[in-house]
Amino acid sequence: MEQKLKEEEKKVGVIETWLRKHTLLFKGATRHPFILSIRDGSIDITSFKSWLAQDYLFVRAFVPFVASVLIKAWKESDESGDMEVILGGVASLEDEISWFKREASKWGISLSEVVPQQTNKKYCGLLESLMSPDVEYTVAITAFWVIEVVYQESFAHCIGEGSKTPQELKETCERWGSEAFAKYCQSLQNIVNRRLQKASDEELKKAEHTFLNVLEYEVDFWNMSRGNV
Ligand code: HMH
Repeated sequence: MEQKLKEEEKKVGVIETWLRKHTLLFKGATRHPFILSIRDGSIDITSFKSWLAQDYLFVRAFVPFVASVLIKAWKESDESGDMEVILGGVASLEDEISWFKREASKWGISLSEVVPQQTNKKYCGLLESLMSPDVEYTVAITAFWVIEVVYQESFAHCIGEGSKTPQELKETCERWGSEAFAKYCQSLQNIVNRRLQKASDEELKKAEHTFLNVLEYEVDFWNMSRGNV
C-alpha cells in the first residue's frame, strides 16, 4: 500500500501531492489578509511601506542564497539546463534591487535607515542555514522555488479578474504576478519535480520539511508587514 502510494506520487509529481496535502498552509501564505487587502483596495499604506522596506532587506539576503543554489547546481545537478534557469534568477535580482530603490524613493523611504525586524532576521537566518554545503541541491532548490512561487501566486491574485488594487500598487503586483514571472516559477518547479522524483526518502522528507518551513516564514513575513508581530 505504502509502495503504491509512492508510485502514484511520482506520476502526478511530488509538488502536486504536497500542495494537496498542505492546501491550508499554502493558502495561508498566498491568500494572506495583507494580499487580500491589496486586492480589495483596503490596504493601509503604512503596512505596504513597511513590507517594501523589510522586503528590500530580505531580497539582499536572498541574492547570496540564490548564488549558493547556483553553486550546488554546478556541483550536483544531473541536467546542465538548471544552471541557466538559476542564473536567470540571479540576473533578475539585480533589476529587482534597483526597482526596490526606485520604489522606496517614490514612497519617501530611506532604505539605508531601515532596521530589520525580528521576523525578517529569522527568515534571513533560514536562508543562511540553507546556504550550508551540507544542504543538498534538491532541498535548496525546493526552498528557492517555494519562496518565488508564494510571491507569484500572491501578487497574481492582486491583478486577477475583479481586483480593485490601487493604481500606485499595480507595478509591484506586476513584478511578481506577471506571466513572465509565472513561467520562471514553472521552470523552477520542473527542476524541483525532476529532482524529487529521483530523491531518496530521506531527502524527500527534508525537502518537504523545508517547503513547510518556508511557507510558515512567508505567513510570518506578511503578518510582520501588517504590524502583527
Ligand atoms: C519574503 N518572499 C519574500 N520576499 C520576496 N521578495 C520573495 C519571497 C520573492 O522573491
